Amino acid sequence: MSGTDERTCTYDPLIALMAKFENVKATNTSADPFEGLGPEDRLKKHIVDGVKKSLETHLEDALQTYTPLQIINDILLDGMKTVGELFGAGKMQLPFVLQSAEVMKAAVRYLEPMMEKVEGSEKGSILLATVAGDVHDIGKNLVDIILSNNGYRVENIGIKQPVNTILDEAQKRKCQVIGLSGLLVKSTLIMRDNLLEMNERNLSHFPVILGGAALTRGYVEEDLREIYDGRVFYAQDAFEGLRLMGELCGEDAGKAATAVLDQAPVNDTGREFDEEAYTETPRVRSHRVGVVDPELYVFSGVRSDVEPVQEVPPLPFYGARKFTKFDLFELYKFINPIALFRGQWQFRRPEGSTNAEFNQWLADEVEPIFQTMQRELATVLQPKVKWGYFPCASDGNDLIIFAEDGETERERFRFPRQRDLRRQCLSDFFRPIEVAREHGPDTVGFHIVTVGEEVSKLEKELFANGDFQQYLYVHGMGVETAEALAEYWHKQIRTELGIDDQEPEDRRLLFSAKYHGARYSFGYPACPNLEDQAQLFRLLEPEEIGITLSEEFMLVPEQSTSAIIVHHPEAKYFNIR
Ligand code: B1M
Repeated sequence: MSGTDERTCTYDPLIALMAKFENVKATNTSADPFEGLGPEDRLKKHIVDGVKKSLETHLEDALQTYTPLQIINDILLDGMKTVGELFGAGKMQLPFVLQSAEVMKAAVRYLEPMMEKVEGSEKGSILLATVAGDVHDIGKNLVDIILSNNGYRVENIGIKQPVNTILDEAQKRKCQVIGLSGLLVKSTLIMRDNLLEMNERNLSHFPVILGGAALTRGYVEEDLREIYDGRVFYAQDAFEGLRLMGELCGEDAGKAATAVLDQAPVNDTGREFDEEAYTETPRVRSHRVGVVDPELYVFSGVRSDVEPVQEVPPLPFYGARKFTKFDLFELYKFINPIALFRGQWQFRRPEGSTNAEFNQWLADEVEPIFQTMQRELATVLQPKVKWGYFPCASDGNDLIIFAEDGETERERFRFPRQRDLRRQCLSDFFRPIEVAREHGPDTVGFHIVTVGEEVSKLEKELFANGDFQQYLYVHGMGVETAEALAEYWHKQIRTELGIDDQEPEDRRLLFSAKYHGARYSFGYPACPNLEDQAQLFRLLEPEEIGITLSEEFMLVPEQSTSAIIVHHPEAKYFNIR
């Protein structure tokens, strides 16, 4: 590759990587990459390579021969189809797909004023919403980007949408399909209720696509299909959503109907919840996951074999404090690059390349993006922490938090207990109440961290402006800086508690919790009740640093996370089943 200017406009690191693996010489991009191509191929190249430079000139050239609608439907969408195929074949990474979508959007924006609204020019239409009580936006928005830039009309009505609004809007906006998104365990139940409501209101002619982390294919395509009078599908990602839309609205419209009959449910591996956590419903075995049997909260007298520690770390101080003066660049060092590059930005190892080659490519091509983002977000990310220490004792499955006198009950948490294995329960890591009465209480820590509201505002702007690649990058940085802050502050807490005897030399080991004690976030398996956030709020009063709790026990701003900090050396993550 030559010429840095060229590189910023037309260089696609992935294509370079693929070229390397396929033993093909990279082309000389210092020449005009569009030279010798006809108007159709030029536009397709803009889309596939994600290049905006000269787009308008090339659109004008094409307008000499084609109508704006022909350009969109026959040329640009064909380019997007190639993008989808490259992605599907593992030959294109998500950030570059988004770059192509940006070009598509820019082209459509340019052509739109020249077009009469032609009824039926869209490939199909979908009402997209995140369900009531759920604030997760990015997954749904990625689906929006992929569908709308592949010719579908997407009516994205946002997060926390009650079923009435969803159904009213779907009818009012004349959508063919309803797409529901949600990441919370509770959202899987809300989706179920929404489907029942659709039956009730005779609206089951709407096919429904469901997506989000807490769902499994089994739950959607067995359990929910059983209860919904219409057709319902699971989409693991935006591209499965695109394929389904093709089958539901396009030439393949018949396929989705038969798919209902044909598709054997497959296990959704890689999801964080355990399919074994089944609950029985009267009609069908439920594949719903992550919902803890209420029975497991009741202390049955059989405790785990976890022995409380003899010497309890003294309280560093009683109650809650705040800290806001962070060196952001110090915090960035606690970002888990794997979670950011592979998880949030979704860079995948191309088939045929080794891990070592891929890591080298990440270091060469993605690390610089990371460095740039760190600088660009230096004033946007605003880390703040509230944390505190309290005397406590366990009482069966309960954890009692005392007032400063170490005796008066202030709060009481109740945690579920494993049905089998070690029969662990989070409370077992703390001194039982009888021992506490005789020898004094145990110590527990809590923290809540945020990177503030500004990053969410910036994300909204980027999405609205069609800067899709930046949107993904900024969102990923927000998420992983919040996580890094939690990791960083947990380390601080270990120091204050004097349990920093097992700090790993290699910071990367922090990400696999290789240290003394553990932090458990409410909503995760050992303490699954999101409602417990209300108690944590009473203890820490994080409103002081601008964090509030929504009615649905979600933290606002979005990029915030909380945890209970356990000092016991045996405290590790465990699942409840
Ligand atoms: Co948290 N979090 N988190 N979190 N977080 C989840 C959602 C959780 C499932 C993790 C777990 O338990 N294993 C869990 C919820 C479980 C529950 O309900 N009890 C959870 C929890 C508990 C929490 C906190 C409450 C923890 C705490 O602090 N006590 C807290 C709450 C935050 C808040 O209230 N504001 C919290 C905090 C955080 C971070 C800030 C650290 C961070 C960012 C959160 C954010 O973005 N708002 C975070 C993260 C990163 C996650 C996980 C690990 C990843 C989410 C993500 O970014 N996904 C998540 C677990 C997981 O998903 N595996 C988890 C990437 C995103 C692009 O994917 O939205 O799934 P997704 O969309 C995909 C597909 O699902 C599909 O296509 C999309 C694109 O390919 N799809 C559709 C989605 N919708 C579709 C609709 C369609 C089709 C396809 O229709 C057509």
